This record gives sequence, C-alpha cells and structure tokens, in this order.
Amino acid sequence: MEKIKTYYIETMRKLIAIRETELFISKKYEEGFFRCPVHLAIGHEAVPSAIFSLYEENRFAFSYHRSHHHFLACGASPEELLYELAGLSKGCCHGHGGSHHLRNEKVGFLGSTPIISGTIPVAVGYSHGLKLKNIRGRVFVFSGDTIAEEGLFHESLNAASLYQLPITFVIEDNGLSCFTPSRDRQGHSGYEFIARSFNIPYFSVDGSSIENCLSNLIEHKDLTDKNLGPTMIHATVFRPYEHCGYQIEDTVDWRNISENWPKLDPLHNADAEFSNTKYCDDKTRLEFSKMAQETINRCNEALKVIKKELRS
Ligand SMILES: Cc1ncc(C[n+]2csc(CCOP(=O)(O)OP(=O)(O)O)c2C)c(N)n1
Ligand SMILES: [Mg+2]
Repeated sequence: MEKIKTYYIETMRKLIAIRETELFISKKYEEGFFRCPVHLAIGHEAVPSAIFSLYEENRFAFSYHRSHHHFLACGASPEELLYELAGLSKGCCHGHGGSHHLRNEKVGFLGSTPIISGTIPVAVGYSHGLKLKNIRGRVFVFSGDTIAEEGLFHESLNAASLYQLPITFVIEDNGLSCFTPSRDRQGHSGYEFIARSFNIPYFSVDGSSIENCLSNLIEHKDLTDKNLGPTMIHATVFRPYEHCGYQIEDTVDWRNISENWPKLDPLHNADAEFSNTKYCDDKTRLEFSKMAQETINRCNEALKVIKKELRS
C-alpha cells in the first residue's frame, strides 16, 4: 500500500488533467473550432496516467488513433493538443496532424497514427535501436483490442521476443472495434494466451481502478527494472463516448452505458479508494478540484487564442 500511495497522487493529477481536457473538447466541439474528427479517451485515462507516473524517465511512447491521453500523460500540454486540433501552427505537429497524428519528442511521445498496427513495428524498431546502442530505456506502444486482428502485431511480438527488446505492448481493451464487440471478431484465446505463446510476461490491469492499475504496474516495474525484455499489459477499460465523436453514446442500448458508467469510471472510483484508504488527505482532495479548474481555465484561454487566430 505504501508503494501505491507514492504514485497515487501523481496518477490522479495526470488523470484529472486528461479528463478535463477531453471534457472540454467534448463540450466545445460543436462550436466548430476543432477541425478534425476526435477519438476521446474518457474512461481510458487511468492506465497511461499510472504507467507514466511510474516510468518518468528514459521511456518512449507510441500510440494509435485514441491517443490524447497518452500524449498528455507523457507530459505534453493541453494547449499544444487543442491548437493541433484547431489546425494552428502552434499545435504539436504545426496543425498538420490533427487528433490522429500527435507527437512531442521532448516528452518522449514519439507518435500516433490511425492505421491499426501502424506504430507497432516502428516502436519495435525503436526499442531495437535502444538495445543496439546500449541505451537503457523502455518503449510503451499502446493499441486498442482490435490489434490482435492485425498480422503485424503477431510479427512484432515475435521480433520483440526473439531479440528480447525493451518494449511493452499495452492493450486498452474496451471490448469494441467501433460498434463490433470482441466476441464477433476474435477467434483467438485471449491476450494472455497470445503473450504466453511468444514467451512474453503478461500483466492484466483493471482500468476502472487506479489502485488496481498501480498495484499491478508496480509489479511490472519490479520486473522490467531487472529484465529488459518485452512485456504485455492488457487493460480492461470502458468507453462511454462515441467511437469517434464528442458525445456520450446513448443511442446504443446493448452497451448498457447507464449501468456501466460511472461504475467503471476510474475517477468516480477514486472517491471510494480515498475513503477506504489513506491514499490522500482532505487537503490534497481540495488541490485536485483546484487542479481541475486550472486545466479548464487553461483550455478556455487556449480556445480564445484559437478563435482569434482563426478569425484573423
Ligand atoms: C488497418 C486498419 N483497418 C481498419 C481501420 C478502421 N478503424 C478505425 S478505428 C477502428 C476500431 C479500432 O478499435 P480498437 O483498436 O479496439 O480501438 P478503440 O477505438 O476501441 O479504442 C477501425 C476498425 C483502420 N484504422 N486501420
Ligand atoms: Mg476497442
């Protein structure tokens, strides 16, 4: 518990900043200043927040179409994300990439692309480079649960295992590929089976609980501090928003959104985790609400800049 406590507050800080930025995008999207489709990460935030609280240095990230949370959890600012969505030259990719192509080398976020499995072999190659140059570090490559339906994923696991590369494959499993549930798409026996068949250590985490994420990821870190080979983290998460869009997905009955949300919301569950434990005191809780407001203020200021630039 002591170890979890050390990282809990930093994880919460990241999670709150991501959540408020994503909610801001969702609320302002209709105004028309964000000029690209968005895949919001609401519900997915706890996993990268916990990972990058534990791995602060010498770690590199690659991501997929749902990547705002990875980008921000690495330490990129909400402003450079919002400017990018608005197509401004101040954006992290000078406004050319939009939501799907984010990058900020300074914080170790080396790129996201929307083609499923697109960044996986690139991340494997990067981790191979680290190994060849004797640089101690770890690459985290994020993907959705659809990744096992792509051949490149299996080839990449094979290369990572064969060459014992310092890479972690993180699968954020929301059980969906757009509208199609896993059971209608996947013939394999699950991610644990896939990892084991490539002799890759496997970790399972519950993305609806920061406590669960941290306790499993601390074990993961204990292993990767000693063992520089590949690992897989399989995280279950719930996505209440549309696959691509800015609204809660309330038109699809079979997903039981009102039954599952906020039950599976890591931020909602953090409240219970605070009451049952001593992860943080009342003063820190107050700080969290101030932090949330600060993020909203920063987003509002960024939107003013966007409006001004787009009108000029
Ligand atoms: C190679 C490829 N095939 C199909 C698509 C179309 N596509 C875009 S997002 C998506 C669903 C992805 O689901 P998942 O990887 O589980 O991520 P999630 O959106 O659930 O986070 C699909 C099929 C694509 N982008 N790339
Ligand atoms: Mg999915």
